[in-house]
Amino acid sequence: MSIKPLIILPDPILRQVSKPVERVDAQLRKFAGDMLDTMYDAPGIGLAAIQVGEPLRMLVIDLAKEGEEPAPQVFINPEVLASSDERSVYEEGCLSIPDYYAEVERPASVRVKYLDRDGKQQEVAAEGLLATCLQHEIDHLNGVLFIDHISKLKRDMVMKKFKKLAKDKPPTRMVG
Ligand code: GNR
Ligand code: NI
Repeated sequence: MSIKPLIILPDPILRQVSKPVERVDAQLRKFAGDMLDTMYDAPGIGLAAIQVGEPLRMLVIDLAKEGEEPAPQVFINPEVLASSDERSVYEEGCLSIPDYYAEVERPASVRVKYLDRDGKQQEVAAEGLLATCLQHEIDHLNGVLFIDHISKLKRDMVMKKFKKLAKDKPPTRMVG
């Protein structure tokens, strides 16, 4: 069990395009466990590997509500096969953009192909919060953030705020 520090806006690491996972082995499963620990600690309902600084195409999600049994899910090398024309709007947040929330419109349902934690090919037809969360996380694998889907005026406001915060309080991984 290990909780990893989160990468926060405006760190350019968040804009990296992540690379496919080549091998689903014990080491990768351990990393997936660390991602889940980090997500539960935050707490959040999803986490992409790049948010802990690993440019790998994998993400974890747990949509279980408080008091329910945990339902951790690991998606490796996910690909959106199809998106609905129907859209839905959710208020989104991001662990890499703390305390900022905005409504985002996305396809209401998506079909996603991925490898599970055993390296087995899977497909899921997702709707509702799972569809939104999968799209939010898959965006991260491509260096895209939910603020890229809101108005430029709002995005510029958020960027300005987080640039100022970073200047006042540099990230701990900076030395000196
Ligand atoms: O914890 C999270 N909540 C959330 C709410 C609505 C839409 C997407 C999300 S994902 C977010 C965690 C996160 O930043 N994942 O990348
Ligand atoms: Ni996010």
